[in-house]
Amino acid sequence: MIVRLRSVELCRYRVALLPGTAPVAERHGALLFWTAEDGRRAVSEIAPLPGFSTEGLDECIDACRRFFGAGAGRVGADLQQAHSGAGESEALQALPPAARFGLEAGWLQLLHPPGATPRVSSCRLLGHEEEAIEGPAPSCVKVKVGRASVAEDAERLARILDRLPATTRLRLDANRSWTLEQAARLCAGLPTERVAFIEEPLHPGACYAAWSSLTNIPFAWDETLREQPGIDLGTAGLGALVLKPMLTGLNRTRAWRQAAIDAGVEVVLSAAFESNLTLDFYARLAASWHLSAPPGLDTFGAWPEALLEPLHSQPEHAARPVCPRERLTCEAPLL
Ligand code: OSB
Ligand code: MG
Repeated sequence: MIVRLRSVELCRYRVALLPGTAPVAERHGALLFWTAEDGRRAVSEIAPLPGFSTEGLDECIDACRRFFGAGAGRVGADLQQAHSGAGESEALQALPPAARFGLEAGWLQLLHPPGATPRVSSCRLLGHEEEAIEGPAPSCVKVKVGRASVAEDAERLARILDRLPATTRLRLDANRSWTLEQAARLCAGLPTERVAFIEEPLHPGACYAAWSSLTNIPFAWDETLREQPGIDLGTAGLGALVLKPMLTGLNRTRAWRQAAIDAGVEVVLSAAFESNLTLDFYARLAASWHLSAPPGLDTFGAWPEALLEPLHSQPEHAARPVCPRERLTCEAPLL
């Protein structure tokens, strides 16, 4: 089946996030509105996250304009080649990750028009200062750690665990805050069976070879995968890869998923504070990729509104006002 592109329109959004719930106060992004010659439509998003992405939104949009300058035929051929696993063209490789994500996600949805969005049971996200969990106990809770002292984190984790049933498992994310010694000290005070993994415990560039001799709690890689894509997935103690398509690109995320499966490591699909549209896309992806670990899509707690339609995949976040297309800032079309 061949998809021929008719037009790709681009509109920007700017949304003030709820205070203290995300690494940025305001989220900036762009929505791409795709129309094929046969009338099919899709919407995709470009939203690099400052502090985690190396590129900015303007840079992504400029790069997309250059990419589309080659014409609908060339763009379609490059995206189809990458989608089919035949490799990325030089032009596609040159795009920053969030731009690649927006193009690849749009193309995928034109090729395979999405069916109903399934419900997902996301891992509940708790920020550095948070410990209260309202409502029924979730089966998975991700706690940000590493900003306070090891002793203070240990006390907060003990209180959090105390209030949760023994069936709830924690993920801790230290965002590369600790030395091996500090990590070992924190792990020593934790009930091993209640912690699924610790994400990015060690300082940037640290060696993980000694990890499994210090604790039975597995570690997970997130930032490290983007900085050292050649790193050894056979490293002892590696329990999971945390994959963020907006920071990696969609086709490269798909390749990481396969590499994780081959290495016997769990895959956690995780969001970077994108809009409801991309969170629902991730929910469909998690289902079609048969991911069994709860995905990290609880980031919508930071959003005061949804774009274009309500969030379908997480009913607990569905009751938000909806911002219609008329309130976005539309620019010259990409195509
Ligand atoms: O450190 O994992 C992170 C979101 C944006 C940027 C970085 C991170 C995150 C998340 C997403 O934590 C939520 C999750 O993974 O459960
Ligand atoms: Mg992380």
